[in-house]
Amino acid sequence: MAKIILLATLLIAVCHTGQTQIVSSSGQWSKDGTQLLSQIQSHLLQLQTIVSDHGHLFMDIQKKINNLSETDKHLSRNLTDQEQAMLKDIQHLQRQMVSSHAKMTNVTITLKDLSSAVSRMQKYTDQQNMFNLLLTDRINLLTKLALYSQYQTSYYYYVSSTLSWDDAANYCKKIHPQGHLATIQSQGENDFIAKLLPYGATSFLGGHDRVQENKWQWENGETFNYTNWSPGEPNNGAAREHCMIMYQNNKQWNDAYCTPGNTFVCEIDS
Ligand SMILES: *[C@@H]1O[C@H](CO)[C@@H](O)[C@H](O)[C@H]1NC(C)=O
Ligand SMILES: *[C@@H]1O[C@H](CO)[C@@H](O)[C@H](O)[C@H]1NC(C)=O
Ligand SMILES: *[C@@H]1O[C@H](CO)[C@@H](O)[C@H](O)[C@H]1NC(C)=O
Ligand SMILES: *[C@@H]1O[C@H](CO)[C@@H](O)[C@H](O)[C@H]1NC(C)=O
Ligand SMILES: [Ca+2]
Repeated sequence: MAKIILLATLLIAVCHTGQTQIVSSSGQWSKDGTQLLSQIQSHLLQLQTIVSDHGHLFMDIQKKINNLSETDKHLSRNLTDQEQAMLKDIQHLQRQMVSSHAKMTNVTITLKDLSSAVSRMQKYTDQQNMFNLLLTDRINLLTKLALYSQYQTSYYYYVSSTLSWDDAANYCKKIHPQGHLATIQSQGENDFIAKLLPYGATSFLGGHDRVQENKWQWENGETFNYTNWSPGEPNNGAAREHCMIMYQNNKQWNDAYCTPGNTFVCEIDS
C-alpha cells in the first residue's frame, strides 16, 4: 500500500517535472516531450491497473472484517476486557481500511484524470507537430517562390559561386530533393534560363560527355533532344572539355573544363 502511494507520488512528480521540461519557452511541445508523454502514459495505465487490483483486495478484506465484527457482536454480551480491546482494535483497523480504500479510490480517479490529460496533451502535441510541419512547408514554398524563377513546371535558381561542375551538381541536389543542374529541352527553356544569367556570365548546365567523348547527355537522365551549341562548339579543347556551360551574351552553349571557373544554374522539377 505504502509502496503504491509512493510510486503514484513519484509518478505524479515525474509528470509534473516532465511538463515543465517538455514545454519550451514558446509554449510548444518538443519531440522529446512527446516521447516522455507516451512513456508516462503507459506507466500510468500500468499503475492504474495495480491500484484497481488493490481496490478489490481492500473490499475483500473489508468484508472479512465486517463479518468478523458481526461475529464478535454476538459474543460481546460477555467479553473480557482484553477481548473488548481487541474488538476496538479491529474496529479501528476497519475504519483505517475504509479510509485507506477511499484514498486509494481517489488516487485511482486522479490517475484516470491524469491519464486522460496526458492523452489530450499527446493529441495536442501531435497537432502542434503537424502544424509546425505545415508551417515549415509553407515557409519553404514561399522562400522557393521568392528566390526561384518558374518556367512551365520547373523552378530555376542562378548561383553566383564558381564551383567545379561536380560540386555545382551536388549543390543543386542538396538544395532540394528534385534539384539538379539545369537541363534544357526547348528553345523557350533555353532563353528563359539565359535571362537569369547576369551580364557576361558563363554558367554550368547539367550536360556532359564524360562517359563517352562527344556523346552528350543530361546528368539527371533526361532526353538529350535539343541542342544550342555556339558556332564551332563543342570542340573538346585540349581534349579536356567535357562539361557544358551557357554563355549569357549569345544564350548558346560551349563545352568547357569541369574545374571551378563558372557560375551555375539549378533546376528543381515540381
Ligand atoms: C462470515 O463468517 C462465517 C462464520 O465465521 C462464515 O461461514 C462466512 O463464510 C463468512 N462470510 C464472509 C463473507 O467471509
Ligand atoms: C458472563 O460472565 C459471567 C462472569 O464474568 C458469568 O457468570 C456468566 O455465566 C457469563 N455469561 C455467558 C453468557 O457466558
Ligand atoms: C477524495 O477526494 C474528494 C474530492 O476530490 C475529497 O473531498 C475527499 O476528502 C477525498 N478523500 C480522501 C480519503 O482523500
Ligand atoms: C524533348 O523531350 C521532352 C520530354 O519528352 C519534351 O517535353 C520536349 O518537347 C522534347 N523537345 C524537343 C525539342 O523535341
Ligand atoms: Ca569548347
